[in-house]
Amino acid sequence: MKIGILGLPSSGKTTIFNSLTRGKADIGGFGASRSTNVGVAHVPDERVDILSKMFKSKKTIYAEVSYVDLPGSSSGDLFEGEAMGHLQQVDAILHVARAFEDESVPHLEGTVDYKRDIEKVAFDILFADIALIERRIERLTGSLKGLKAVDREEAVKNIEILKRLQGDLENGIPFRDRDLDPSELRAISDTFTLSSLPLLVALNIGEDDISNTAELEEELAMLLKGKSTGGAAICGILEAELVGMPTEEEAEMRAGLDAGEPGLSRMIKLSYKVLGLNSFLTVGEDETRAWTIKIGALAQKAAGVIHSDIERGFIRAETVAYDHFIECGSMAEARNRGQFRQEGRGYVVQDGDILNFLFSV
Ligand SMILES: Nc1nc2c(ncn2[C@@H]2O[C@H](COP(=O)(O)OP(=O)(O)OP(=O)(O)O)[C@@H](O)[C@H]2O)c(=O)[nH]1
Ligand SMILES: [Mg+2]
Repeated sequence: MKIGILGLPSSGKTTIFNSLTRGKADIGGFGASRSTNVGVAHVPDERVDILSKMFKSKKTIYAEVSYVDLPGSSSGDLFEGEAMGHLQQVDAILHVARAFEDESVPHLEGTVDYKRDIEKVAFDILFADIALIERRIERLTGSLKGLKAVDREEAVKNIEILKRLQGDLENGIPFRDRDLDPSELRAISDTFTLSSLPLLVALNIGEDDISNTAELEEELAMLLKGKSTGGAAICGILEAELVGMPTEEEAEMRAGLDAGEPGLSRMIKLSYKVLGLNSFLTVGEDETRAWTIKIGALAQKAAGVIHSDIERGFIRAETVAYDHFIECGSMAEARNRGQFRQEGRGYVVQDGDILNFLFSV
């Protein structure tokens, strides 16, 4: 699962990418950077930390989300050239909107106004889809003459549906906000649409604004009302500095800041959520680990995330919900209280289930 990072030139995309992924990609250049940076962020999960301690695990492994920092665009056209090709590979978009004031960093529009920029990007996404659908309508219309009667009827119907979808986009409704019916889905099945991707916003705030994080995030939430959206305020420059430090120093600095959970962690968790992902957990002396599944995944499918053999030879799953396990304090007590259950292949795995699979191959 991959999230594409985009935004106006010098909004801090690469700085935020580096913070999220603990990376070291080059920053600066006002959209001149032509490289694409790819990295992985660990999804912070207190449950994993706690279980790892309880089981004295040698290894602690978190779930992951990948981020792709798209090359800058000095014109501010976010979907020009290669960008579209990259975006077709992602599962969600993260828009980095600049809220920091810094005269030494130029802004495409001359002034810093994140509300304007967020609306502009939301509009550009809709507009890109309107143009895509327009081209599809034109192509279909052009092909009508050469079609047999039955196929023509079908094509005419599709054109009508596409025009209706286009109308909704023009009224400001992105695809992510709509449930498409089967005929609509069919009509756009071979068209990649940007507005169907979940949209996250990272507000890149200056150091002076860290104390206003809660207020800024409230304002951000007002702008991001639709389905599959969300935002967090992050001070990119500070976060990038912190993740570049040795672990102990970083922890010390964070404790000194006393700013609660960093926007960075919240952003990664939010990314996981809008992608429709859940974690199940495995525990033991060797490792405690969070594994990623789609919400609604069945036990046998979940087993396949660990190894295809376990999926193939699946017998049953032993499971206890994380919260119940913590209440009980041990597996033995969870068994005593009937919280430790046996489940079959059709069990819908829940977020935070501690699982052990029995299998034979
Ligand atoms: N003052 C301040 N400067 C920042 C902050 N975040 C980024 N910058 C600066 O803004 C400039 C651009 O940062 P980048 O992370 O390269 O921005 P970008 O969006 O990746 O830029 P392009 O890829 O060139 O479009 C750099 O000089 C950063 O140091 C911030 O929170 N505060
Ligand atoms: Mg960059």
